[in-house]
Amino acid sequence: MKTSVPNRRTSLTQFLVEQQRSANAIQPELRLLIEVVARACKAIAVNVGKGALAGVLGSAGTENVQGETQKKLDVISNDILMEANEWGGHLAGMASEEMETIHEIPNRYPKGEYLLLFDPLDGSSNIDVNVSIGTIFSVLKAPEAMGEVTEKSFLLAGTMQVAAGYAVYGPTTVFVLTVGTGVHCFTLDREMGSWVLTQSNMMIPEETQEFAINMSNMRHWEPPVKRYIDELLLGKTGPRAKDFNMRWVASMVADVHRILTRGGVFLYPRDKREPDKPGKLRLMYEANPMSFIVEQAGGAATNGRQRILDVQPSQLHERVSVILGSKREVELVTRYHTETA
Ligand code: P6P
Repeated sequence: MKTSVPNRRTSLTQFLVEQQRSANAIQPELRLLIEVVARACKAIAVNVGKGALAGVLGSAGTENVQGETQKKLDVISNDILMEANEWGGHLAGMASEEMETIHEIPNRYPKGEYLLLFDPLDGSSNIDVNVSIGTIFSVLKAPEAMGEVTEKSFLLAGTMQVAAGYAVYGPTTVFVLTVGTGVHCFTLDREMGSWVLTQSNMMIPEETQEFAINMSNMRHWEPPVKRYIDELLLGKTGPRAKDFNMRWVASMVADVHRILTRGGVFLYPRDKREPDKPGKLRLMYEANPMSFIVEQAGGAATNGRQRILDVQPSQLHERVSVILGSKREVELVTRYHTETA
């Protein structure tokens, strides 16, 4: 019998139950973890949405481990994710861009087998100017027979992720997720307060005419990046024989979501401003989750020289060069790097 519910919609909960039951893609505790993170993203969305009305804009007057000034919403978002996740019994530990050391689960709570890493509010420079920002998260399984959780427990390559996702707090609020069975997008029904599946198996076109990079850094780039961007700028008159368009939101979540939606290539390469740093973006809770998502959507992600997911981390907050998106473009930029090498 047909249900009377108009345009039957799939909730995040139903999707996850189906992933657990039919696809056998996830365990019950991972399902719980994802639901808790998704619920925390709803709470962050509410705080982001209040903005000046709740006095949550502007600086918190503190610095994070990266030496960056923390915004009030950075701290609020980090606290929301920490408080939501520490009591459920699904985690062995947490790590955040906003915290220098890992967060161990307090002894008063049971511990689980998963490690959660996150950038609680990515794109903070856009908070006060009302441009889309978001949350990025990555889930690893804690190493077997690990004993006490230490920073070393988290230093696993991106290929070891069991789930990754992000939320974008924009004109609509979306939650994009992969558990290794494709990439799926949920839109927040703000009246019901529920995540509704709005796109399954998102795929990134292999070809594109759109690139994303902060052009103001051009004089600092390495030759392969300069060569690649110069060719795009020549458009029809150059070796690419077609014109390209440029976008740069300065919120990775927004740029990556656009690429997932209509293709494109995103670059944040290492440059000469800080030659001792391999890039600006962080491997464990920005590049790895986004690379897992991009690859699951048929795209590619490298640091110019190797697949990002293969990078073996040596520090929790280490940085990495990021080139990700439409496969053909990522392959070309990477080839230019290997040719130069
Ligand atoms: P820039 C935001 O601070 C972020 O970490 C990413 O979300 C974004 O892609 C990048 O930095 C923007 O950096 O140097 O253009 O401000």
